[in-house]
Amino acid sequence: MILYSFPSSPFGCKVKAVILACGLEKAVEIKEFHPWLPDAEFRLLNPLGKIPVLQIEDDTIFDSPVICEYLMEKSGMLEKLMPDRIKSLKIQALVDGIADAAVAIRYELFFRPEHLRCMDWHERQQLALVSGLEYLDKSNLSTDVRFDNLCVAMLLSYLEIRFADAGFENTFKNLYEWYYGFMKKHPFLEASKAKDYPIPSGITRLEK
Ligand SMILES: N[C@@H](CCC(=O)N[C@@H](CS)C(=O)NCC(=O)O)C(=O)O
Repeated sequence: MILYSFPSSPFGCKVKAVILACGLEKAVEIKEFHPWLPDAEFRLLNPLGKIPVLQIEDDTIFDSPVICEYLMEKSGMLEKLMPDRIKSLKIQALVDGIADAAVAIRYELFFRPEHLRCMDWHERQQLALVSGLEYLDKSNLSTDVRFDNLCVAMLLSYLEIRFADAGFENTFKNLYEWYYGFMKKHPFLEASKAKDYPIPSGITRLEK
């Protein structure tokens, strides 16, 4: 199997954490690919042009929730990692929504020149991001290797690199205390954390 991802992608990190938790690291080759590079071939794998994508023998699988479920099922780890399926899926939905808002903010700031930015839109994304973190801060998360915990930990690893100045660790103290403890307890997950990686050249900015 081949996973197309990018080192800073929160969705890709979630899948990488699942690969590690399922012991599938030898079965999945990781190809780092930036989704904003013009590449018609990549759209054949995912018509949406988004990462992560998992290429299996006779098909491609997207998006990240479907890939995670496929990998957990394939490795026989689904029930162990999702002991309470609805709770896990709900936390994943929340985490993915926070990641969508965070990535939208990042794209707005990185890809668009200042005069084309929309502050109302930015504030709406910021509200989703902060409200989502507030919800997680009040959640009683366990420290077991479970799918919902992997989702939360990998989201926070993304925020650490892309929102380093936001001071979230001071605002959401319970959540970050949980995160540091969780990562300390399960150091094998360090490998799947988001990495600040140079954006390749050749990406078109949103200037029109
Ligand atoms: N719902 C998707 C979201 C994936 C996503 O938004 N990926 C971003 C990178 S972090 C991407 O590929 N963006 C390219 C684009 O928006 O065109 C998933 O869970 O896989």
